[in-house]
Amino acid sequence: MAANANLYALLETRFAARPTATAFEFADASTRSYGALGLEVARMANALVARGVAPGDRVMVQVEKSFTNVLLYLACLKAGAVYNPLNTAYTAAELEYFIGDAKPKLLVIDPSRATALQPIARTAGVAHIETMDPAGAGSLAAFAADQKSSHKTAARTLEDLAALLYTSGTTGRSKGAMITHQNLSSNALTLVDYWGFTANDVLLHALPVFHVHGLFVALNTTLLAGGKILWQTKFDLPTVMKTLPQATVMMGVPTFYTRLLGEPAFGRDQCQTMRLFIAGSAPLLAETHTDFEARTGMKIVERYGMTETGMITSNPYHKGERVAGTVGYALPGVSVRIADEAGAKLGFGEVGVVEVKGPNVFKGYWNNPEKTAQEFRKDGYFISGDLAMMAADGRISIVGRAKDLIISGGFNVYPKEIEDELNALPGVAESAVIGLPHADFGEGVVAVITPVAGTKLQSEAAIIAHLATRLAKFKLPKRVFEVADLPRNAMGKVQKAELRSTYAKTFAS
Ligand code: MLC
Ligand code: AMP
Repeated sequence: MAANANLYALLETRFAARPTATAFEFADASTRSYGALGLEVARMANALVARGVAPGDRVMVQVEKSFTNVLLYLACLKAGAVYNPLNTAYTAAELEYFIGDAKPKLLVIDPSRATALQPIARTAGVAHIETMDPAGAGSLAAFAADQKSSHKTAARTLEDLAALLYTSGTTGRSKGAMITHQNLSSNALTLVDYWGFTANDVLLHALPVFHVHGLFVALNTTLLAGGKILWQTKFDLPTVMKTLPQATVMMGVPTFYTRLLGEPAFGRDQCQTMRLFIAGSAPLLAETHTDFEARTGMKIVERYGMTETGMITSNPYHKGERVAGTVGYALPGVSVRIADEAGAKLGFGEVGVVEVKGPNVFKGYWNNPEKTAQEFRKDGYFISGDLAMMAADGRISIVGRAKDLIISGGFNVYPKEIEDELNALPGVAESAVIGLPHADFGEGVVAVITPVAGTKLQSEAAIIAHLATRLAKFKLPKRVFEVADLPRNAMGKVQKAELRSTYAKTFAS
């Protein structure tokens, strides 16, 4: 019989090898050993089963970052369920769509939202709603506490789903990326090896756990290696400064690094025990890389990835140069080519779209075979939508995006979604949403709108306030400019590049 391909089956063999080692350390200095972690995950898995969650069922989770939520993630793996986390910034309107699309068996939600979501959940056929507050307490934790601490890990194949992660798209609504046990385990095993993770590692964890970076890249690698996780509920600069001297590794979006550099007291003192700083999810400016090295003596390892693919490339850890402004080489086992619009491979130094194939690449979009077919080539390569070039030695530099996407502080914002909301406002004829250079977030969201002839538009503040009832806060335009007409080319297409140039200095400090 084939071995169980469940990622948790792999993790629990590692947990069993070091039961007394510390897996998590919290802000109040309390800890959880690997042995205790395994027992709590088993209780949570039994709670899921008792709530009728069967292998393959989705468990949708929109809660603040807590250790109980990590237990829930691991318990979903263990029980064979599909973990479906959502950004806590999503509004009720956004949630309604996700619930209807994923049709979860169980919805785990902050208590403040439970009542409002009940009718929506009932209509979508959700069997149970459980609560989890920012401290991790609530109906789910209480129910799990009464369960047995042994649970047989569900048998899963490589192709079975482990998680469903929504990513927005250029054409409108979000799509659920179906991520398998093989996707997660292959990527985690590769990264442990590539980045030299061991049981001696201590990871400072300040990222959210509803996206790939904080959830899979940070947690799976450290837990597989048997290291310790210094658990922080969010990126708070003073706390990070205080905790860094106990850590060996930190993973962050570029905003983490620019904020550290903005702190005059940050330098070599905080980095005595550090062996590795990793950046990703958005471009790390070459200037940030070099300033960081000048300040700390350490070169950040920039890597590149996506929800649909996990990690694709990384600058070297062991051997070779970490070059500012590049994302390094394809990870072992991952095939990357730079292709033209038809999918033909381009030569070294030519700019094209990154295409990816390997055990890390997701299974397709949930309930959306048409979209899945559009995003894959016939030979199995996934089309990333990122523009890049490859040097003769295989080193890759991301140079832009073929997709209309803004990345703000590591969160993706698709202009089309914001433009649709703006266009629905009374008096708005049309709109264009662009990303502009922003010192803190990398890119800041800005909207340019035109009024219907003869109409007076609402104030900028009123427009933003209205959008806030519909869209997650990180998607909101930080500025809204009114113009008579949007610039267009001969084909009638709005010239976003021209708008970006006109408003380039919007966030200049
Ligand atoms: C918060 N705000 C943002 C924002 N984050 N606005 C734009 N972009 C963002 N990223 C807004 C809030 O709504 C709030 O608005 C104000 O800023 C302050 O909120 P906050 O919660 O105090 O912000 P802060 O804690 O400073 O958060 C900033 C941040 C956070 C950079 C620490 O956004 C973050 O942790 N980002 C990480 C994102 C991430 O994990 N990405 C990985 C995706 S996976 P107001 O109006 O209330 O003041 C992926 C694949 C891969 O991309 O390769 O990894
Ligand atoms: P997401 O859909 O949230 O997983 O975001 C994935 C996108 O983030 C990629 O398609 C890239 O556009 C971007 N990205 C991730 N890492 C990097 C990086 N190191 N440099 C530039 N862009 C990146």
